[in-house]
Amino acid sequence: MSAPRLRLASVLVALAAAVPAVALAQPGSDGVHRGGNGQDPGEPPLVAISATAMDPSRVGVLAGERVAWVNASIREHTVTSRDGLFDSSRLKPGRRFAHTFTGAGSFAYFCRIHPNIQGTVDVADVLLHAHADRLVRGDEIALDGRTHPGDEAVTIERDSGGGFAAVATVPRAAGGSFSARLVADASATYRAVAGADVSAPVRVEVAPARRLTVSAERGRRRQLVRVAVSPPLPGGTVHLQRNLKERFGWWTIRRARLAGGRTAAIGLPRGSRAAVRVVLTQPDGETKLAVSRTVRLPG
Ligand SMILES: [Cu+2]
Repeated sequence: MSAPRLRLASVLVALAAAVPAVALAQPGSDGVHRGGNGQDPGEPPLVAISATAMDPSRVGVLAGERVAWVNASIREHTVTSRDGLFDSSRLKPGRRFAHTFTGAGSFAYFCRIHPNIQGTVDVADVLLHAHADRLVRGDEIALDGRTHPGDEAVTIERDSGGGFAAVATVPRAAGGSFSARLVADASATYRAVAGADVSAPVRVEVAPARRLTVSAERGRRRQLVRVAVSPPLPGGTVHLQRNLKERFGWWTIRRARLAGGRTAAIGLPRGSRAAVRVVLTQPDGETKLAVSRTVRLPG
């Protein structure tokens, strides 16, 4: 391993040590799309069987680990392998069933009583999960994974079109978990390599910039400026600005927090046909991310 690679690795390790507690404590609660198998690879999963679905319907475990199911509905269900590997028989409400998966592969199962209730267990020797699968250039890519315990470091590889190449080397914690923080610069596929074992690929899409779409419409009493942001920015703020000649530029006249990180609707009194624009900022309300085109209010 070359010296520059070692330096990069130690920076990443320092970053990883600083952030993962936050990232792991709030899986998916930030409103961002979840990547990989949609599950934190921190511990073996528990699947809840609801009245209509397996939740989550797809889980990943390491070879040799157990998956448990609990009947969380008021109907009876079964957990039945499509390959004849396991069958829970009828589970009464509140009852559990567990199965240990020994070999790698993708294992489909269903409920014999309600065959449309189904799920999949992905079994691998390395699990890799991206906390978001849609980012914007400059965002942090948070990759977390788990593999069998061991001393060897885990290599994170990336393919942005020309084949996989190593981008980071991170240590394996005592339980086999690992984590890497990278900077998003382009869409790419990531995988983790631990000794002879390789994770399934995880795709992370990176947009060059956030797009702001603005339209204005006239209601009976007010006029409404609608804003849409893509990809979403949880906690983001939009500032509606008007060009005020007497104040030599654009001034914020209204501000709003994005609903779900995606949209905002800002009401204004009828009458004005002013030119307005929208500025998107980080949740701090200061850091500017994008400026919309100018829109004429309908009056
Ligand atoms: Cu069922």
